Amino acid sequence: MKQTFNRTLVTAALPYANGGVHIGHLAGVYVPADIYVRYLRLRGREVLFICGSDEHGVPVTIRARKEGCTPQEVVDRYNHIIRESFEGFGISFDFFGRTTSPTHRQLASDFFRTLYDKGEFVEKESEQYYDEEAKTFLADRYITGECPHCHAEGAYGDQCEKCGTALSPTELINPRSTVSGSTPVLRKTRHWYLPLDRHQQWLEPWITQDHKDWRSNVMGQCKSWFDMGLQPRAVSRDLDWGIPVPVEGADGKVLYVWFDAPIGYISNTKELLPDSWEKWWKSEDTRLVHFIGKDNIVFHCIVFPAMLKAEGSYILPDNVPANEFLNLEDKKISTSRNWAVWLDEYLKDLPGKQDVLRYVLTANAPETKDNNFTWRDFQARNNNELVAVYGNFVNRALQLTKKYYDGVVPARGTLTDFDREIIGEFTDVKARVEELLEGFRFRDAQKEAMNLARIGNKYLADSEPWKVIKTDPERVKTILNLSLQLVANLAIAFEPFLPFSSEKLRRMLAVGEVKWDELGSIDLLAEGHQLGTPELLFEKIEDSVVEAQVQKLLDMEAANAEANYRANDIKADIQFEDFEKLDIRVGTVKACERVPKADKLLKFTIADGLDDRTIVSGIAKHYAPEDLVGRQVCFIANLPPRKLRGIESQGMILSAENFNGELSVITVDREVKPGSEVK
Ligand code: B3M
Ligand code: ZN
Repeated sequence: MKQTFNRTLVTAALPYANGGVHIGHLAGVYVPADIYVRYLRLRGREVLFICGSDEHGVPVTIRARKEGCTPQEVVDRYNHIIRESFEGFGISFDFFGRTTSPTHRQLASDFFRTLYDKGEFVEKESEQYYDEEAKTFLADRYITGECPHCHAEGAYGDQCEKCGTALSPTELINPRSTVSGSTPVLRKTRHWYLPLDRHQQWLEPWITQDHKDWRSNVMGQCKSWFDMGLQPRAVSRDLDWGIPVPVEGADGKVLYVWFDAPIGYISNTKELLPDSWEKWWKSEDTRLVHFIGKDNIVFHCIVFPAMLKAEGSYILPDNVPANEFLNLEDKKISTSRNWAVWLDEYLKDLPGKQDVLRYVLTANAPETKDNNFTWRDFQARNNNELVAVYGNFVNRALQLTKKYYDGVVPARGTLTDFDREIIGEFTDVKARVEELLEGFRFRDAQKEAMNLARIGNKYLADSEPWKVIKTDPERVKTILNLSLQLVANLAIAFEPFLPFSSEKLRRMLAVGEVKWDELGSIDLLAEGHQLGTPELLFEKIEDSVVEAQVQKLLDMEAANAEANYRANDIKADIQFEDFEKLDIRVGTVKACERVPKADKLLKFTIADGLDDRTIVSGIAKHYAPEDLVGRQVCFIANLPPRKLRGIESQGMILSAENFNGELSVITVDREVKPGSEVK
């Protein structure tokens, strides 16, 4: 039986308050959620849009430690920045709260206690790393060491960023605590687990049979979790930042951030509507929809529903439209490398252009697969679509009306077959956009809206009012009346997508609020209605603007690499004897040439005091071979020989690596005899 819903509760993932928000967040979650909500409101549906910042968890404590301040100071600052960024882009939350609010702490704590009292948790003891110097258990992210797979230094307890392998802290070779620098020890600790294995029985059919309409990327992830078999998940942590576990004898333990964060959707609703929040969470006729990014799928489709079901009085999500990821200039967006377009910076650098970004992010929305944002594409979509199609049509219709009729909507005469054809085309658009929006296909929906503007341009181009005015002025009245009706339709169709431009357009048309149901009508503007002053709806973006943005990205990345060089990254201590094992010598370069078909490699012939030695080195991008001939370099003389591109390399030439990856060979200050030892 199909359920009937009377209201829709839309949530957007709660961003961590340990940093700002960037275009990846906007594209993945907030723009699509906002489009959906604006559309529902425009249709006059009862809807609530809830968000807030996620202020607990390890990421916040890491940021605090880095900045030398308290976690509370971190979340206060970022809650503010995030809120302003979203406001700047017109993300129309009904409420944007925080998970450090008293309402939230109470609700999350009670939620835990209810599950605890109902026997919905299992308690287990496990061994976890403990820092004896700092007297604290260590979250996975606080432990670094050598990756057991690629042997890179500095891998984290949960993941090696070099090779991407997911790790558990005990797999690290030579683990070290980043809190004190000491070697952590394993200690027993007790935690509460949500036994997801017990929930699989109902979760699996609930998703795979009752929610066949969920996006295939979402369904795919859920199925693979089911196939692996759900496992109990710990819902508490040994940490001093979070909501205390409300159970006797749980000192020093807090709720796991992923336990309290989704409850934030509920507590934020309660904060906004203290008296009527339950209607949104506990009545079967409320439709709950979670907008999230793909890395949050398991928590929203499996963990949170299991929590809600275990509690017993809440509704479950009806859909979880998760997006894939957005790349930036062909590279993964990365906060740690500072490879991102930050929303607060965009608002400062490109004021008044919020809708351009909204448009481009929706046009490239990573709905079914990862997608890419480039500044060139941003410019092209602005210039070729927003300016040349939408803006151009609006401008022509308004300017002609101003010129011929002083900006007064002219009367419509008899319609021609061509007029009727055009009207038919744009009335169809309404049904198509609706169907796409209801199905969370925002990218295609926006394309259909843009299609309305294309129809308008075609209508003007084919009916040529600027020529007809000389022969048949009456006919021009009809053409412009219809064109203006189309313009008014555009203001409605684009309202969910480009709210700033729709508002501007409504001002130029001198019309107030609009309704979605009026879309497709040719009687939106009455004959004799005085229009406002026409302005350009969009402006062309010059090359220099996007070039500056690309340069800014490169500069930020380089500056960040430099800042990240900290004493922290020095490798673990060694003994003097370890150093003595290295045989480093000085040699004179007798010959140097490129290695065919290997663009990074140079082949050296080096006088090492005894003989000639061949060494292959990966510095071809940084030196022309001829520049190195005659120079003295340092090399490790006692490494086992290695074959590179079929050439046996007998050692390793030392060079220094700059933050930006540039290599510079190590040479000697005064000429020495080849074979001299470096010590
Ligand atoms: N803060 C993770 C993230 O920002 C997390 C989402 C919580 S939603 C309840 O990706
Ligand atoms: Zn690795």
